[in-house]
Amino acid sequence: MSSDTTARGVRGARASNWGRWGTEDERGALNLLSPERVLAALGVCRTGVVYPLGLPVQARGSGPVFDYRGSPQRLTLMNHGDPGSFVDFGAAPDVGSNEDVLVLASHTLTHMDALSHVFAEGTLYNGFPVESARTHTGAARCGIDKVGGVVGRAVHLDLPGQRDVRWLEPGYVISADDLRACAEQQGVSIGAGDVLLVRTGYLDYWRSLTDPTQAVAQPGIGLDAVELIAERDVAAVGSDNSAVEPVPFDQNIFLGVHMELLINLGVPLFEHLDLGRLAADGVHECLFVAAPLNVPGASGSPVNPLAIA
Ligand code: UVW
Repeated sequence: MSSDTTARGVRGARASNWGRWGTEDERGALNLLSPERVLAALGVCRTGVVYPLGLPVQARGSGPVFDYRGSPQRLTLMNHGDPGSFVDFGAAPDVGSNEDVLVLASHTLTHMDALSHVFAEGTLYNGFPVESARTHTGAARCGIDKVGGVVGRAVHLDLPGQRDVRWLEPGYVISADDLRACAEQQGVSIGAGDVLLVRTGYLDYWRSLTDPTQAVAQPGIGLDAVELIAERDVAAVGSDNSAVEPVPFDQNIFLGVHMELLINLGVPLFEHLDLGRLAADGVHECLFVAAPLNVPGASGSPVNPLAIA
């Protein structure tokens, strides 16, 4: 961590990376993913099995969607119902194409939160003013376009697997000790520059309900887990729940873990990761590869990360 770990940040930051990679830095803890670390991460692959972690992008049935974001839509733009669409381009009338329009909120289903996603006390990560994000142009600072790619060693902590339950109780606050105990039992250690994947089982719980709109409370990592994440110098955090953190929020601080990770530490988040297959196969260490859409100024992006065991 930075030697100056507490002086800057919002809400009395538990730890801070402001200034650590320079006053103009917009990538935060992703700076930890150096070429050397990426090469080292390639070495953790053992089986070559590829696990896509993204949920299906569809209107219903994939995972929880907040009302204000609306359901994602795949709308047909062109198909065989438009014969001869390309005759002006010299195509035979029986040759055409199937094409779609995708309509979805940037923070729906499986997605990545950019460091510009959450603000408090008038600032984003590294002290960039909240006014740097405008309605029309988006985030001039810390947008998802600043991410590039995320490639690193992932540590996957399967908490329900460790406890031999299908999911953690809705609302359960995962502590640093919980993470340590799970890592020990699953034979992995969380190291500098790792992508930390925390499985809570929430998606399985959501799928088990006849009325998933009732699945409001969610398990997730609490504020003291943030201290472990800072201490171990984690590059990014992902989980299978909606917000990485629990709902209701730990200590009733609205988006408290978001504020600590995104604003103070510059650690980006991956949400609604489908970690079930990794858990079923007992994969606790793997290569993690993700790239958000390169949308200048966006606060987040749908992703379909890959875990390679
Ligand atoms: C909020 O929690 C507001 O957004 P996200 O789920 O994208 O982190």
